[in-house]
Amino acid sequence: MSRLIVVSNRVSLSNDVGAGSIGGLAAALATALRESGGLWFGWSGETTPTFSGQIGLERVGGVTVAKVDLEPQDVDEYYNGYANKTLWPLFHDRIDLTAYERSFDAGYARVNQRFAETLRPLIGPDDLVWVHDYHLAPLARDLRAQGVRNRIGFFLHIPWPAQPLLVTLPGHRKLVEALFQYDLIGFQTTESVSAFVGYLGAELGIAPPDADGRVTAFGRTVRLGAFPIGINVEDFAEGARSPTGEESHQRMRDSLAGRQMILGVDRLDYSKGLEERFVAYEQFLGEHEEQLEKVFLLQIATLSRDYVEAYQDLRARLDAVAGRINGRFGTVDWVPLRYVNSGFRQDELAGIYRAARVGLVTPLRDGMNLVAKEYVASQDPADPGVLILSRFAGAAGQMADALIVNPYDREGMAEAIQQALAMPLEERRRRWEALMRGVTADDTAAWRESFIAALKPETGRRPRLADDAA
Ligand code: ADQ
Repeated sequence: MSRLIVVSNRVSLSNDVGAGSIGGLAAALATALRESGGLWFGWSGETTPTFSGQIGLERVGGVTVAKVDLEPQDVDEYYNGYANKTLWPLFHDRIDLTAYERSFDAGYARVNQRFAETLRPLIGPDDLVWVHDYHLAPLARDLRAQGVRNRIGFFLHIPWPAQPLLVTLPGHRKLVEALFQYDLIGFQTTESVSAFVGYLGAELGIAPPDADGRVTAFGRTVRLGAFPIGINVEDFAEGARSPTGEESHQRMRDSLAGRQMILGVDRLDYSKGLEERFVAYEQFLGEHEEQLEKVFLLQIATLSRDYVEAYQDLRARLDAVAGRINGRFGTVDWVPLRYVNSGFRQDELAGIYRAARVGLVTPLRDGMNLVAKEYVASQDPADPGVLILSRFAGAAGQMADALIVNPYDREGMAEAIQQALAMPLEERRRRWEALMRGVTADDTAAWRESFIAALKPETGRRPRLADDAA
């Protein structure tokens, strides 16, 4: 069996993290790494005045973890800059927020090269290398330059933007050319595959992929496919029933005081549609006097990237809208919008999901959105809640039995909230069962195994290119 090497910006496995709080993605990758005796390489999250390439090795839950420190300038230009101020907004269709600076570009190139040079000696002849996400798009190019001939796959966790948006990035062609040094490029959705293929056609005149997803450009043939990421269903189903999950469920239920809870759980990010969600909830309260004091919205929004101005602005706007809603509708003993910025353990979160009658997942753009799947997996089968899901989340392609909404349509969202709250038990069960079947079939193991199978030479099942090619 080939050894697997996972590379990502940060390694989300650490000995400091207790059981119940390890993320689903980390757990999924850790399983594959344990099985193959592989290793996970990434930035330590620490800085050092001068980059040394010294690797910190650790064993975490049977997995070898290799981390490097970066220089403060690297962090500024590569991570804060090119990754989070250039690629993240651009790939979420926010060209108005996209900051492009040549120094970011240079930092991005420098760190990818440093990663390649540091990782090179750790790669054995038969290893499969699996690179994750937009931070490391050029890594294969830099590894190839170091003489690495192994199979290398890339998985993009966020959407691939449409060609007219992508071409606003100076150096878009360089980015795409670098991707052709991979053997497999995996996207979350067939829509992203199509956007990538659309770019190749419009910008480079390249023919669409063959039936196996193979496309040739820049002198190399790569395979494309959609590999929708899933969750580990048992973690949430069991998490909700675990002592911590039960405790948080009970605590939530006690605090309901007979009211129905609508729940949002997101990183505080402009792609998640939080402001639009608040405004739709305000619309709903304004239209449904009979629901006043009978419901509340709990929005958990963990702070992220608050060194970026766009995130600080969003945070200020959310504070203001939340204050306005509570001022307008609140009573002495009812807070219509509970707004919380803290993080929770996974099993606590499972208990909170289970107590919510409605899961409100309404991003403006999202690669997949795991919260939608976690919400479904945590429900009580006898009395499940209703998922309201944005059509712009990758998950919508697999979760047609949710109430699918357009987050830009305030009144439509308000209507969906009312429909969800009023939905009879029988319909809730029917929709939940269908959703649960999908979440269970397309879980993390299915995602991981299909990607790895497609990466191996000649063994891969044909990857998905379009919805009708499943
Ligand atoms: P994210 O943008 O972070 O991920 P998402 O898929 O929703 O979005 O994952 C968030 C994760 O963080 C979930 O597992 C959730 O449980 C957890 N989380 C959120 N708030 C939390 C809190 N307050 N406390 C504890 N945990 C919390 C990126 C892409 C997505 C893609 C994923 C995986 O943007 O589109 O689905 O990667 O590929």
